[in-house]
Formats: sequence, C-alpha cells, structure tokens
Amino acid sequence: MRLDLFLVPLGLPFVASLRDTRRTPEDANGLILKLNNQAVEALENQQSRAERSGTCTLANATFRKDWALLTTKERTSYIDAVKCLQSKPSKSDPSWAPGTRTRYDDFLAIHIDLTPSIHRTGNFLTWHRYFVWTYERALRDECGYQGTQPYWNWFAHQNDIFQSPVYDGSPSSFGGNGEYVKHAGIFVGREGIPIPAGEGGGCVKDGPFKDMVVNLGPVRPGMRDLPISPTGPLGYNPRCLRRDITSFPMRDMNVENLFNITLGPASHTVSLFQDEFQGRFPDGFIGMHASGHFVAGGDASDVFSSPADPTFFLHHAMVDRVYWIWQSLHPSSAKTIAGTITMGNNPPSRDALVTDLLNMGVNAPSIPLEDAFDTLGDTPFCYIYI
Ligand SMILES: [Cu+2]
Repeated sequence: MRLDLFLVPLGLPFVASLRDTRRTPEDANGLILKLNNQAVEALENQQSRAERSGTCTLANATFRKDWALLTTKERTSYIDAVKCLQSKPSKSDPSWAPGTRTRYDDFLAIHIDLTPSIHRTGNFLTWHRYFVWTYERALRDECGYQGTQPYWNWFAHQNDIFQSPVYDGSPSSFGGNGEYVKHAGIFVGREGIPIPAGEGGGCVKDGPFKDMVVNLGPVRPGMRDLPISPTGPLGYNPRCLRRDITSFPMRDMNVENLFNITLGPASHTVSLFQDEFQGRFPDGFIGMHASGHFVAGGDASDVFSSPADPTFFLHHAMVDRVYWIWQSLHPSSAKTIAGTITMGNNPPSRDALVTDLLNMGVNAPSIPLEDAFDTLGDTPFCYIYI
C-alpha cells in the first residue's frame, strides 16, 4: 500500500515533518516515534501561541515511557508496586463486589461492572485514560512507586513476542506464557474472529506473577474453554493468571493501520478514529486495541475481566498514547466525542455527553468526561508520552 496516497493536508507546521514521516513508511516503530515527536511539537506550538493555558504545561508534565526503555531497577520498582496493590485490602463494598479481596481487585471490579458502558461507547477513550491514571496514582500514593505509568510499545518484537521485555519471562517482565493446555483457540467478539491456539493456555509459569491469584471473572472469555465464574461477574473465584501468548494478532499492529488512524483517512473524525482503533469485528478486522489484549490470550481475552492481567495497564497506556498523539495532531477534533452509552449501541441508547461522569468506583472521584480530554492544562492529569 502506498502510504503517501493517504497524506492529507494539515497545518503548515506539520508539512516538513510529514515529508519526513513519508520517507520511512515501512516501519511502524519509526512512524510512532516521529508521530510522538510531532505531538510534542504541536503542543509546544499551541503553548507558544497561547492556545493552551493552565497549571500543567510541558515544562512540568511527567513523562510516560516505553517499558523497554526503563532500567531493570525501574521495571522492578513498578512490578513491586503492582504486587503491593495486590496485597492491600480491598475498599469495595462487599454487597456490590463480594469477590474483591485486594486493592488490585477494586480496579478489576469497576472495569467488569462497567464493561457494557465503557467499550464501543462515546466514553471509551476518556474512561480508560482516567482508569490508567487512577491506577498509576494508586501505585504511587498507596505503594510508594516513584515512577510513571509505562507503556508497552506494540511496534517492537512483533515477530517474536517472547523477546519483548514485557513477556520475556524474566524477573523484570510480567512473566511469559501459561502452561500448555489443549484448547480450541481464542475468539474475538460476538462475531468470533478466530485466533489459533498457541503453546500456552494455562497458568503463567514464570516471572513475578507466577503465583498471582485472580479473584474475579471470567465473564466472557475469548478463550472459550475457560470456565465462566460460577459466582457471577463480581463473585469470588480465585485462580491462577492464565495466558496463551500469540503473535497472531500482531498482524494488525502494522504501519498501514497506525498511519490510517493517526494521519490517514480514519484520522479525520473521532468516530472514524475510535472505530478503526477498536476494530471492525463484523469485517473480521481486530484492530490495534483488541489485538493488544488478544496477544496475551487467557484472562486478557475477556473484555470484562481483562485487567486481571497486569499487562492490561501497559497496553492501555499505549492505547492512551495513540489517542494523545491523535488529539495533539488534530486539535480541532481533540475535544469531540462520538457514540452512545451502550456497547456498540446495543441496546440502543442516547448519545454520550461531555458532561457524563467517568466512574472509577472506590478508586477515585467521578469526573466529567470533558475533564479527561487533555493530559495537560487544568485537569487531574499532568503527563505526556515520550
Ligand atoms: Cu476496557
């Protein structure tokens, strides 16, 4: 595919760097780095033209970084903080979520409970932005973590996911594959796009989360051989963390799809952007957001209980990074939303509003959706991606 055919006129400041982008269209990793730089430049330009204001600026924002670029010590401190959250007692009301035992479960529980109203909805991007930020804050405030929320760069180690520092099974990773369990494969969405079974499927067998106990779910696992929780979506169902890591969904993490949603035809409106990003399952297109979940298989393949796998938060930081890039490069659309308040508008519902509240349960106060548009300014947030 010739990417230059998709180039669309943008503001003048971008022209030179876009030409530069055009010269390396074969490499998604090269493209995302250039886009990230352009996003920072765009924010700088907005700031210098006084189009941006507020207490958080580029000068005092924190940086969210690629997991691969953290030192071993930094990775270990993040992992230690996650394990700390998994050891602190839950704050959730047991009459609402009887299965929660830990602070980590409090995050899993609110995601399970709200799943039908936070995916393929008008609030998908902003709700998950606030969710990841709230988790980052809990790691820092409740578990002494000094760093920022890292992201999993999808565009490295695509052909050999087991070499990724996220999944290489080392003590400074999130562990590798599950034990081999024969199963019928993994299926995406109600449409059931098939992903072939890999060499895992059972309990994660190495790394820091080998003995992790998952207390809630599964609710609707894509790996359909996983038994659904007998105690209901928020009931107590302790078990190991399961994975079937596969490179198969990485085929959608390519330069064409990245270009399409950031600069190409699918970048022109938030509706096109988010739909293409989340996948078009009836067309058999998994898309980058869903693909990142299905790489890990197992518990991560369940749209409800995917945060059971701690890699969820690295994956969703990357989703947020792409959203942040798109917003920076498309300032006139950056504060728009599209979609309703039910998953894929099923059942049919009203349009989402920027005044709708983003609900984090016990994890943080609810905020209006419009307060989550910007990661700088006068919002709860104060970060950029590098
Ligand atoms: Cu989600």
